[in-house]
Amino acid sequence: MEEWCVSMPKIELHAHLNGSIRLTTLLELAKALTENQKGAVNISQVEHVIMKHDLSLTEVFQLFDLIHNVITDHNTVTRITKEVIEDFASDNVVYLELRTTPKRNDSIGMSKRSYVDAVMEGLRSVSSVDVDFIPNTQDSTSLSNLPIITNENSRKIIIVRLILSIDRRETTEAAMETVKLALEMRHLGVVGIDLSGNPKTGEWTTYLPALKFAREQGLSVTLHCGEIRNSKEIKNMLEFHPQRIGHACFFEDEHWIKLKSSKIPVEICLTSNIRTFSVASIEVHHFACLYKAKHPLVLCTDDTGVFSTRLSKEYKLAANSFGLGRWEMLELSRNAVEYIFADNGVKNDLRIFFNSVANNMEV
Ligand code: 6MZ
Repeated sequence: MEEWCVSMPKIELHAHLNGSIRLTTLLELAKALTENQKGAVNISQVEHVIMKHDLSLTEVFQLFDLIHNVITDHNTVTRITKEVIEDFASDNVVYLELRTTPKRNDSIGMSKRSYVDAVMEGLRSVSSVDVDFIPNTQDSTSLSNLPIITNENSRKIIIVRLILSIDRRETTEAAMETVKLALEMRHLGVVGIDLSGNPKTGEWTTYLPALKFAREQGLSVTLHCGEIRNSKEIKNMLEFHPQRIGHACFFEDEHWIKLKSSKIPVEICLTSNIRTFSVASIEVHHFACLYKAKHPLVLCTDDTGVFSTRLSKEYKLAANSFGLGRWEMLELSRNAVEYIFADNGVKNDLRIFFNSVANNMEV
């Protein structure tokens, strides 16, 4: 089962770039900080937090602040992006929507644009696998070059698209800047906008003008929804009808009814939800109920570094906890093709690709 979870092709739609940092890289970067830079970071604290198994949601956001203090320049952003892509590809993720919050840091001459350029540079610098990240005018991806299915000897291909995140600490203007940047960078593979950040911070309505503008301009929108108990926000978010939502942990009956009738796909992050105590245990996770109801779902990692997970581990956890077999897992992965934000050319190539994998499996 474990082998199948790794080898089957997978789709990842909810992965935060900096939360997916390799822990070895994080420690290395923290240790390499100059005395000046160290002011903001206490190394022993870094080690302690990284090694801690269960982190409350509050501690997780403290860890993000720490990670952001360590990632101080464009080169580091590029390096982390490269490593994250390599890690997803080695786990046989064939399509990845990577999300990140564009950051401005005047002291080092970093603008939101130059931050995303550094991410792009990371995509370009991967050499161990083929990375397809620029939308193709011919409506096809490098996947269409694959004869049938990948085998151990064929070179790996990963399609990557970017989602730009708005952090709940930002202002309306800063959010609008991110949306404009996403529009400017569409031809470079930016496909959507995400609202994330500490759910205990800010009001999501602050970002409504930017989110509505994104939608009007044809960008897809995904919202972190129901990571904490906030009935009114959940209701209003569902009424906004984003293309997808993430988490959906603290839903009440009226929210489930609304969600199910809306058919909004849910990005499910099992390990993240359990480790942050957003869901009491895997046995009571809402995955089971949504899966049974055939609601659109996709298994995701959230933050592979912070939660020490991989997408194959999430599939294995789902398989062990909810009794899914190899075929059900492949179907789960294949269904996710329908919820991606990339264009129809990519969707078609992925459909063909997954069909060939499924046909091969039946033989
Ligand atoms: C909400 C999260 C998150 O954008 O710097 N982020 N927001 N809930 C979560 N669940 C635990 N996990 C990550 O990646 C890190 C940022 O992603 C968001 C937070 O804003 C975090 O600072 P980037 O690449």
